[in-house]
Amino acid sequence: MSMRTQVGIVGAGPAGLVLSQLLHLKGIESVVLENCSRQHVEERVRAGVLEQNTVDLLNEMGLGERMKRQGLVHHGIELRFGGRGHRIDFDDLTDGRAVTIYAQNEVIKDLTNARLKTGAQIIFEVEDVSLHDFESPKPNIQFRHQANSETLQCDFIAGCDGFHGVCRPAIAAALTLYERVYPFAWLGILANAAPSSEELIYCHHQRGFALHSMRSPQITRLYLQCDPEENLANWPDDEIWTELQNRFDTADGWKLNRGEITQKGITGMRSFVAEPMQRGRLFLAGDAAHIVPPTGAKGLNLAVADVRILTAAIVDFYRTGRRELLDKYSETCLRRVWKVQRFSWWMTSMLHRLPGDNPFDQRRQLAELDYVTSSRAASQSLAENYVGLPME
Ligand code: RFL
Ligand code: PHB
Repeated sequence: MSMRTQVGIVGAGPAGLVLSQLLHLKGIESVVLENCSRQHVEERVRAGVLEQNTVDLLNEMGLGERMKRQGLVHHGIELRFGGRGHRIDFDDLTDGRAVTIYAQNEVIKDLTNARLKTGAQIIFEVEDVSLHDFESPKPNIQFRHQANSETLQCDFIAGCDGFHGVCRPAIAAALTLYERVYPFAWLGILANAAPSSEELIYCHHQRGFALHSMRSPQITRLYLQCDPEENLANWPDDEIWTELQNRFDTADGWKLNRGEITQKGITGMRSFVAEPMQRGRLFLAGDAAHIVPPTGAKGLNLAVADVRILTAAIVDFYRTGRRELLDKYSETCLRRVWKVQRFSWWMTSMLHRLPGDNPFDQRRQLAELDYVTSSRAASQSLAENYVGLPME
């Protein structure tokens, strides 16, 4: 069986779905191929922080209705170290920009509903996806669906299939890879407990980093720095709560609200960039091309930034026949990607307990945190990166 569309998109994560919807708003057709089920994609617990650019875009796309009702707008974050909290005030430091706490899987539900409402094709549970002829003007994607072999003919392929997808490996020989794997991970939990603070808390502690985040006024999301090889079985619920409380302790007796833990997971940490993010008519976007450690809350936002750039380039091609923006896609994206890599690496290395427990590193981290929270210039640098650098 053979089908045709203008843009064949592999992956129904934030990158693939935002791209598909943006193209649709410009009158360009796409088909999205996803190897998981719709339910799995909509329930996967992941990111939580949307930067101002992402929120503005979702609103402009007409997708902001539920986000406006259920999202939590945050005008600052707390950095906690030495047993004391220090607030970074985004309102003051970024001229009123903010972030919104709205779970990635909720964004995915809103996008999927919007796409399907327009009659768009998102084909879930595809298997054996392979890319062909993308160095010619007539690329195609082959896959199996419900035991049928299918071919999707298209003008362009967007590789939005995340870090473990098939699109980046399809051009592996042409790529230069930059990578740093960190010697620590995050143990994350979701709990039926009211957040213990109105804002996110990034906590530096001798025992390791901890993060207090949330999903709603009833649900807390918490993370603990742990060993990448850590076995979840070694972490009964009580021990997680005790360890979190120890790390978040303050001199004035701050108490963490507890509740039933409904989800637990361990996430490895890496910085990764594949360059260039394109080959012929194949364009990589989001985690397929780059990974940031989650400390800066940037992965989803960077995926969205990529597909905005890709949409502008594809729209320009169909309107004018020119390839300039397409040819510059990778270069344009990478300018932002590397700034976000720098920020995410910096937040990570400032806040985590580093291997070897070198006392020099600990004192240096505390001095850096002291500087960041006491110098307006340094706080402003953190704030403008956290709420999101302006789109070029
Ligand atoms: P995704 O979301 O991984 O989507 C890729 C999709 O492609 C599908 N796929 C395939 N489909 C067809 N054929 C194949 N062969 C395929 N292989 C894979 C997958 O099933 C999937 O549906 O990539 P995308 O769209 O680039 O989006 C990236 C973001 O999901 C990611 O960067 C963020 O989740 C990272 N992240 C965070 N980002 C933020 O901006 N703010 C945060 O607060 C934040 N917190 C986080 C995070 C990631 C975390 N984990 C679990 C890695 C917190 C955590 C714990
Ligand atoms: C989250 O709420 O999942 C979250 C928040 C901030 C981060 C990473 C993850 O930096």
